Amino acid sequence: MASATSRTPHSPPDYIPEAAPLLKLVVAGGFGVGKTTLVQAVSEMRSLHTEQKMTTASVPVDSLDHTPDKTTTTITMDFGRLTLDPADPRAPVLYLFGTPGQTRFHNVWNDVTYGARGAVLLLDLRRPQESFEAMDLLEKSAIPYIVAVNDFPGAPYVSDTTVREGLDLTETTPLIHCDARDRNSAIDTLIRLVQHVMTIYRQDAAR
Ligand SMILES: Nc1nc2c(ncn2[C@@H]2O[C@H](COP(=O)(O)OP(=O)(O)O)[C@@H](O)[C@H]2O)c(=O)[nH]1
Ligand SMILES: [Mg+2]
Repeated sequence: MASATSRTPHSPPDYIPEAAPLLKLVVAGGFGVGKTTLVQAVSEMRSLHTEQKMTTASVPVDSLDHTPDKTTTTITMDFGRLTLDPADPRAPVLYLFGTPGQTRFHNVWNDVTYGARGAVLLLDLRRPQESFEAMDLLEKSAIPYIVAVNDFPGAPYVSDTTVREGLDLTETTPLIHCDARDRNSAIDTLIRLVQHVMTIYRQDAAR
């Protein structure tokens, strides 16, 4: 799968080989949990973000208590692309779609997640409840997902066992930690997701 050399930023192949499987993946989670940051960190092309300046109208709805520097919000989605191993023509090319975090934008959820093979559910342990709704939507859409705790400074220590119990995760749902700002950490997160998606695919194919 991905090699260390594939982590050099901005070294995608000039073209996408026909043999490469294209995988649509979703980065989901609540408001301010790091979705846009993760897509930006990994994308080998300049990622697209439909960010809007937040206005005072959003103040009662979008809490900025934990992300005081945040001045924009994703109204529809983020988009980025990552070739897992540019040297291997059969390595998957990931198309990453960040979902809008706020409940009021969930009418675009179906469009953004349509055809997705897997998802990363980002979690901020300072306010895990922000990601509950995205988790429900992933369950309803039957999209395989992993949970990635985005370790923000100041987040309380919570053991993985407690997180699993709190989210009522099945034993087979991977739970990992990441730093959405760090390219290597974000790539590791996506590799773990691709492994999970492939495991499920093989299990389904064997049935
Ligand atoms: N310290 C820290 N800040 C982060 C991390 N991930 C995101 N942020 C910051 O948290 C804020 C919200 O992130 P953003 O990606 O816009 O969240 P989104 O609403 O889920 O797209 C931004 O100011 C980011 O710079 C992280 O892992 N650590
Ligand atoms: Mg965003």
